[in-house]
Amino acid sequence: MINDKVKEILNEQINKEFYSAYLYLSMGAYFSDMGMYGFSKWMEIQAKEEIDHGMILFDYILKRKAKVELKALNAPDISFEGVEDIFQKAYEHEKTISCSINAIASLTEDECDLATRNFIDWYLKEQIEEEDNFLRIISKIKAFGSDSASSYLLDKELGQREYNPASYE
Ligand code: OFO
Repeated sequence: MINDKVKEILNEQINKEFYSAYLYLSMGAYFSDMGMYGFSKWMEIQAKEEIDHGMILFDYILKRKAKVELKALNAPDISFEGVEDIFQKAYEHEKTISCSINAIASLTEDECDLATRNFIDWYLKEQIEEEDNFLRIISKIKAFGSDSASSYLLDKELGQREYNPASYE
């Protein structure tokens, strides 16, 4: 059994994960509009992974016999200023997600809910990967520039990404 405070923060996190999916879909649509289909595919896969993150929380709440309470999603940004702006915004977003995962870890310790504290370790590790993925792309953009030749090559590279469903196990 998880208490109301833990249930509430986990439900909020489901909303944040689904909002992340919305945001990355919005970024993917922007790239697609620009004819940058590799970037677009990368963002769509990122969005699918965010839905997986939300569903792992969803399944956990149900398994602990608590109530899933889905909340309304905010609309994501739809206007961006090019490739670097998008990846910078995505990285900033991931940092806010890392803060909210840290807040869940702290709360579960305060509430002596060590099972949920253990569960949330997966997200703490995942956030290291998530921040690193975006930072690496930003580093490449900074190193090689965002002119059309460099963007073309990066678009080809990012278009190779394959979707692997995020798994808690
Ligand atoms: Fe992008 O991260 Fe989910 O948790």
